Amino acid sequence: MSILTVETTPFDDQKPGTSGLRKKTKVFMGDHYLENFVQAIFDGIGGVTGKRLVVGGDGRFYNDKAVKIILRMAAANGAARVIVGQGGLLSTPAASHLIRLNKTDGGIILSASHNPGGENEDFGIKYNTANGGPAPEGVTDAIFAKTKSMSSYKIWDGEAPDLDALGDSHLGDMVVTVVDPVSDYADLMETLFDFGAIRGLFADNFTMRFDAMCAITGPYAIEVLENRLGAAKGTVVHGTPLPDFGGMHPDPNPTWAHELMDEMFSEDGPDFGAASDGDGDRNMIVGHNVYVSPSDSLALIAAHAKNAPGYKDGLPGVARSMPTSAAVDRVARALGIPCFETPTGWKFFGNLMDAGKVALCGEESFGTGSDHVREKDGLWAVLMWLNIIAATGKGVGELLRAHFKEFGRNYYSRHDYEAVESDKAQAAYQKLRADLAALSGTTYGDLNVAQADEFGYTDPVDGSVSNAQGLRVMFEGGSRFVLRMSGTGTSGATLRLYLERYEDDPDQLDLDPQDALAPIISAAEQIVGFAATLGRAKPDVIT
Ligand code: G16
Repeated sequence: MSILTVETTPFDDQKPGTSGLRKKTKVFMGDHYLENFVQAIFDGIGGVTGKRLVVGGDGRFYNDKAVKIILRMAAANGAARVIVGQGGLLSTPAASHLIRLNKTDGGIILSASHNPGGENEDFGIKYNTANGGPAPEGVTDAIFAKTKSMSSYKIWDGEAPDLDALGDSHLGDMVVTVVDPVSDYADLMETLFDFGAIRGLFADNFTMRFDAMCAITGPYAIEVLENRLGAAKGTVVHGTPLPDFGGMHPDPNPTWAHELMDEMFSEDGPDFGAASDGDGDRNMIVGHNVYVSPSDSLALIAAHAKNAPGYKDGLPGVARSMPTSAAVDRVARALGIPCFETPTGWKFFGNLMDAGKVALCGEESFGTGSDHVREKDGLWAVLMWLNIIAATGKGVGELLRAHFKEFGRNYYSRHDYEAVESDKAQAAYQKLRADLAALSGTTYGDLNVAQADEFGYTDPVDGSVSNAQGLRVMFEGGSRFVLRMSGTGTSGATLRLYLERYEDDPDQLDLDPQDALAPIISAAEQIVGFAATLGRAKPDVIT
């Protein structure tokens, strides 16, 4: 056996997006496409000679083959050891944990997250650094630069080891260690939450439905919820990861997790419901007859985190992405802790967590997590809610109502226009961008524009600057809308319109969010003109 050096030519479309490189699966399966990008990762991080890595993915179509290609390339590039989840499987938070636990030099995670999987659907790959978090922009820029001049890659000329057999084997000089993907992660959860109290909850006939959407969280949720916490068998539904997610779109929001929503809003629905996404880092929280928006979930967790043993000493600070509602800001003010506002993308939280400035982070895109790993963590958020319910004795609806009464309510919604032709999406975006300077002082119904700008961020830890991170139109009184182009889609362009309005009138805390936000939706339409520019009468997805 030997090292093969394969001649190749660069691809011009390998720029990582919000979270790594995501394309149609067949693009990755094309000659040299995956290999070029993997070699660019290795070269972009200064080579992997003598390094230790974690590799795994969410089990979607092509996961197994891609893991084996990466192992053969790591061996050919001189890596010392690669830790792989059994069967090539690892949830994104579990991969982050393994990197940190084993102090490896980084890891490669295969997933297109919440995007559908299958031969005709989506695939993705991203690199995480030694802190367990998604590579920051400086690293992804270096990787992208390498993709542009790729002329050859190295691959081991021999079969990768059997990924189903636990333990060590060799690929050339490199050690391949196949580990149980679940147990280390489940052990970590036991250190953070009051498993005794949650066990008591389930022993007391508390009912729950966790929809794993035929994706990676199934085995994790079954082990933690059913085996370790005593939730009834069958609590976890769609619990077997399938290469095409059983045809489900594993995006935990009310639109795509509609089976769960129907169950939770039925007469005999369970007390508590949750769903996770393709790679296990997103979460949706639902009570019986009550949906919790991700921004409210973040705020409520911030207010109650002290109930969980891992957070009993309080939070040093919190962070949210810019488009996420300011509900958590109000909690932070009440707690007397800082709240940081970052661009969209979990990678922007890493420095803040590493520096000990924040321990809780969240995004409107169904992501919540803490400094226990450096990724958002779907099951972690579910356990945090269970811990809070067990500690307070209050249900989801009761907790939420009390929260709004204390802090007021940031009505919030996101309207997505998906798979729009790129030039039309650009036209709508650039029109607003050009109009920003003239918007201050203009009026739409009862709304006066106080400020309109393009968000930019200077990292308070390393001073790095990230410009052009979304357009904000802010009205007097705290309402606003934000327009962004998604960085995770694979077909055309997706425009995201984020809408927010603050309300503290006790009689106005129980409105339908779309009704509460109607004046802002109307102002956004007048200012941007979605119907005319995009030719779409309404958004495709509303969360
Ligand atoms: C990724 C990022 C998140 C981001 C989300 C949506 O999540 O990790 O930080 O909020 O994409 O990004 P965009 O609005 O650009 O589509 P995931 O779960 O897809 O990895």
